[in-house]
Amino acid sequence: MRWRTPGATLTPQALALVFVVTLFVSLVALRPAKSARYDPRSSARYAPPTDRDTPPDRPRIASSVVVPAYHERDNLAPLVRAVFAAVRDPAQTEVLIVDDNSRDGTEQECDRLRRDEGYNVELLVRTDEKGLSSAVLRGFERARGEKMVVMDADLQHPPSAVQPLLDALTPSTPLALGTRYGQGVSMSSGWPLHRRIISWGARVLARPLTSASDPMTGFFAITKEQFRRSHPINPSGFKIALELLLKSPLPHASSTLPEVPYSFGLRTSGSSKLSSKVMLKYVGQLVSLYVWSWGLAFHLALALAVTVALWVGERAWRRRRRGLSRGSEFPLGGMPKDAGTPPLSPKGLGRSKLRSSGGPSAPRPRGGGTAAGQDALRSWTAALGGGSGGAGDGQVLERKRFV
Ligand SMILES: Nc1nc2c(ncn2[C@@H]2O[C@H](COP(=O)(O)OP(=O)(O)OP(=O)(O)O)[C@@H](O)[C@H]2O)c(=O)[nH]1
Ligand SMILES: [Mg+2]
Repeated sequence: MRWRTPGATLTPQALALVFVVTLFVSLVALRPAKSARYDPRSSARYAPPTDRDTPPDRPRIASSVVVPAYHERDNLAPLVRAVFAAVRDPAQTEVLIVDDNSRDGTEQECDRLRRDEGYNVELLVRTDEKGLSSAVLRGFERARGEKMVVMDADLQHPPSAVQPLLDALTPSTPLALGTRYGQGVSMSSGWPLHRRIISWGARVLARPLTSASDPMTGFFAITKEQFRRSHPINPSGFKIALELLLKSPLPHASSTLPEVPYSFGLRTSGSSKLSSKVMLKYVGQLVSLYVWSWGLAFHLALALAVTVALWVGERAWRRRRRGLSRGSEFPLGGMPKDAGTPPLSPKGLGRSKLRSSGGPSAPRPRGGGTAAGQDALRSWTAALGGGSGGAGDGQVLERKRFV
């Protein structure tokens, strides 16, 4: 006896077609858009950082702390004080705030910190563009320091880890990441569960691209030279460290990636800019990074994944239908194998159809359930008597469930 379920199955030819079409769509739709990329070496949108960009009144210094900021006025004074208290050589350090025209008093606050408190604070207010990653890129261009650290304005990144990050930069290790997942550090216990889950999910999705323990971090350091070496970067999005990690090739084969563990704090003032739109953008950014890193292999993997998912889904769906069909018509456990189980009433059996091996062309009994039920009853009776029309004699049972 063999069960047949209705509807066409996905044939190998159909699956091959799905594979080819998905591959084609992926190749066409997921091409990296050249116009949207920022090239640190030849950007037309930003002047590349050359010596001409560092006029005599803005001499080079050892290090710059680049702080993207949007509506962060109240966080700026504590941040600036803590950073300058933490670095070894405050005279050779600047804090460069890159603000996207917050108009919340950020400019006055920076003036005050410079004038009244004597800190080396630079402010860049952008009026023509927005976004965290592009703010960081803009900051890199303006920074006077040979070494640059990026950190949030909201004090979630501990200023005490700025110097260790700067120290981690050497000619053979020109990029260093802060990590929230190192030994001896912790996330603030007040960090909400959903944020932990999002952070975990984002890391898992990026895992095939990098072995860094926290590629999503917004706290990292890079030398100016290394930044200039980078391939074109996606300036939109939140995860600039991941971009640089993949696109700025390390200078020596022996180069390693230093990681500086830090405990992630809680925002005490201002509000988060991490919206669902930002998260969606992350997925887009990730896809373009996969395309960039894996090339054709990514498109092939995607097409294969879609094909396999379809095949598995179709099988699961058919199995479920079959189960439903069996369950509704033989609620006591499937087809009667022997004389012990009477069939459902002819009326009930009218909802299913029992055919002889004459196949689909066999005439359909008209007149509702009763005729079909009579048919079924006859077959069952034949099965009882062991006659040639019995279910065990090569008879194909085709069942349809009419709902
Ligand atoms: N210039 C600029 N800075 C931004 C922009 N979006 C976010 N920032 C800054 O980037 C840093 C990180 O943003 P947050 O909102 O703190 O993101 P988050 O740390 O992932 O989220 P929370 O944990 O909720 O704080 C903060 O200093 C923000 O002010 C932007 O569009 N432009
Ligand atoms: Mg934050």
